Amino acid sequence: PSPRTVLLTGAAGGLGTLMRGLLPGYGYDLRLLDVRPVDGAPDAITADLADREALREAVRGVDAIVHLAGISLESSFEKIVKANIEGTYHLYEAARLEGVGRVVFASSNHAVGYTSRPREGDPLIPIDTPHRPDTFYGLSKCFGEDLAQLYWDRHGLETVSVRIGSCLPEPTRVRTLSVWLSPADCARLLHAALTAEGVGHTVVHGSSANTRLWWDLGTARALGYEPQDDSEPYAAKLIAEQGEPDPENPAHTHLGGHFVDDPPIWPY
Ligand code: NAI
Ligand code: 15L
Repeated sequence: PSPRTVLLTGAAGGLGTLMRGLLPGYGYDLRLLDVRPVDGAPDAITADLADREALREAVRGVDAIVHLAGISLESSFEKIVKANIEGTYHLYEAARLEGVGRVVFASSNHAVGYTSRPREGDPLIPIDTPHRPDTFYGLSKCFGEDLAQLYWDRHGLETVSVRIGSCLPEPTRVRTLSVWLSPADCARLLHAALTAEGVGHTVVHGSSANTRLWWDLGTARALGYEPQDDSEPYAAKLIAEQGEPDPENPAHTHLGGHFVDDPPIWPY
């Protein structure tokens, strides 16, 4: 497919802001949506993922959706359910009812955050590693991936679920060296996910070609993604400032990093 008009949800967020700068360079005509106003974009749709009517209207006539909106860190179970679980369901229903053919879903490494990180000599983590969410947030990404699978199997609505590592202009932590996705590579990956033929529901890892990479990029490359960046040039400075990861520290033993060790926000 060669989608032109693409709805970008979460357009006011960190990743949304980076991608609305880069995706038009691939020829996309973006329609923007967020619950907050989007800086410098007076035409953006201001709507909550809870608003089914607004979502129907927002997706009408688009060729594809890049779904970034939602809570992007751990929060209370109730808030995660509303924004990420119910909200993603409402968006898929709108897409189904309006006949949109493809979604690119911003999943996260935190869907598998309790997976042990590979040590030297270990194989890279495969994409079919079992779900091991490290938070309610990660659990909502597991749900999103399964929802995408259901909508493919039952309705023929295609999705690429991208388990994003950390998409930032530069790596900020020693852990980020392994999971970094440069903004330019993120745009490359989204473009591949929007245009590859016959994706059904495909799950991919989202990171750059990092020297210290933890996971396998095979399914992403199979879509045509060719990462151009590597975090290694940032390694010496970050390690000098923060030290080598301490293997005794739980924040360094799992893919999810500090998420596995943060005080959880349990409902009591
Ligand atoms: P962000 O928190 O900066 O942006 C999320 C945006 O979604 C915000 O602008 C917010 O207003 C909007 N939003 C939240 N609830 C909403 C609702 N109910 N209705 C409509 N809009 C709503 O997060 P960021 O970093 O831009 O991440 C974007 C997506 O990518 C998120 O789904 C996040 O979970 C995922 N992701 C991001 C990673 C990263 O490195 N930035 C890593 C892994 C996943
Ligand atoms: C995520 O899923 C978050 O949305 C993002 O803010 C980062 O914390 C990232 O994971 C990460 O693991 O570094």
